[in-house]
Amino acid sequence: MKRGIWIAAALGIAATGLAGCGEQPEQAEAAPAAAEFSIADARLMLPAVAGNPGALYFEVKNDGTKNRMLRAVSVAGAGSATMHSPTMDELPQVPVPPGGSAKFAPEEQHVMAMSLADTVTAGSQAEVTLTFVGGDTFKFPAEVRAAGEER
Ligand SMILES: [Cu+2]
Repeated sequence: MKRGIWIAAALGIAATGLAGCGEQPEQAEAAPAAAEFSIADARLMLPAVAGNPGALYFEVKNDGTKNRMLRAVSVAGAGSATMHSPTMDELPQVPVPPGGSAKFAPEEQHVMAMSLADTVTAGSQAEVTLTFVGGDTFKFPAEVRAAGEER
């Protein structure tokens, strides 16, 4: 992935749980405010030793006008994911101010992805979901890289 390329996309509407077979969920949910985010440099570093956590790095920019507070990150194929400070303390929330961004990077705050499935392999993409305070979610793909590749 080229550095510094921002990928803009509209805010996804939070899915309201799993739709059961034959059940048609109501379509009339009001869309959330048209907040938008951009993502740059999203990559998931696989662990050198299988079973260890992977590390997710990206930068999320708030293109909207509302203050946003990131409260959870999830990674498809990971059992769980946690935002960490540079010293590995769990971060319950990370602010993303309007016009500003939050960066997750090596030796800085980062996301650890635990219990990665065998299906998460180098060269593939893993879908990342950001959840903000208030319930809005935003999804983007992260490039999966082998341990030892450029972080
Ligand atoms: Cu960590």
